[in-house]
Amino acid sequence: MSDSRENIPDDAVSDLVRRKFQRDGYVVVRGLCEPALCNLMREQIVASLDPLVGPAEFEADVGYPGAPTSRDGFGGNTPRRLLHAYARHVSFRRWAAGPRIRSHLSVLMDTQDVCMSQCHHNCVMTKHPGHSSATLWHQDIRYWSFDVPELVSVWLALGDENRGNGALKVIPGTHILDIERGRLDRDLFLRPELEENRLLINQAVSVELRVADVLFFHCRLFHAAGKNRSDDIKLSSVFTYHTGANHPIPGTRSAQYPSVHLEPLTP
Ligand SMILES: O=C(O)CCC(=O)C(=O)O
Repeated sequence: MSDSRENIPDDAVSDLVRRKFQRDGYVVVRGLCEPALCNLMREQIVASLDPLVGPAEFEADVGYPGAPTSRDGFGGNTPRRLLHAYARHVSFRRWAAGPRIRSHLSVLMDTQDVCMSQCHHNCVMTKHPGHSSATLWHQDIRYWSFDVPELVSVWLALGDENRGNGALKVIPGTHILDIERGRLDRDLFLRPELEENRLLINQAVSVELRVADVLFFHCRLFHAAGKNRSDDIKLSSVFTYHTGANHPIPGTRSAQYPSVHLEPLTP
C-alpha cells in the first residue's frame, strides 16, 4: 500500500499549494489518495450502507432543503453521513492520519504539530440520489468551539463529484471575510435575500473532483452543495484538523473525544 509518494517531505508540498490555500481558503490536490486505499474505503462504506452500520446522521435529521420530512416518511431512512469514520476501519485511519495528509497540513497550517478531531466531520458523506438535500451557504466554524477559528478540513472524493451529483461549491477568499452577524440567519447560513450576500454568492465556484482528489478547505470558507441529481451515490470522506496549540473549549462538543496526533514523518 506504499509507493514513492508515501514519504512526501514537507518541502515537496509546493509553494503554489500553500499560497493558493492562503489566498482562497481552499486548494485541490489531484490524485492524492492512492487508488488501492480509495477502493478499500469504498468497499467498507458500501458494506456499511446495507444493512446500515451506525452511527449515522440522516437527511431527515438535518431538515435541509429537499430532505425527507421525517424519519418515518418516504426516504426518511436515507443516511447523510456515516459517523466516526476513523473508528470504522483501518483504511480510514491509514488515510486520515497518514503521511500524505500530514505533509500537506504541516505546510498549510505551518506546524509539525497536527491533530485530527474525532468530534465532528470524521465521517463519510453519503449523498444519495433521490433523497439527498441541498446544503446552504455556511462556514464550518459554526460546528466548532476552539481557542481560535483555525481548522482545516480534508475532503476526499471517493468517486467523481460534479454539479450534477451535488459537488461542493465554495466562495474563494471568504475565510478572511469579517462578516456581520446580521448577514447570517438563525442557523448561521448566509441569508440569500440580502443584496450583499447575493453579490458574494455570485462569486462561487463549483469544486469538481475525480476519485482520489482532495479538497483542503479552511473552516471559515463559505461553502454549499446541491442535491445529488445523478443515479449514483456520491461518497466522500471528511476529516478536520487543528494544531496542537489550538485547543477545544472544555465542555463543548468539540472536546467530546480526544484528538489524534499525527506522527511526524521520520527522515
Ligand atoms: O455535501 C454537502 O451537502 C455539504 C456538506 C458540508 O458542507 C458540510 O458537511 O459542512
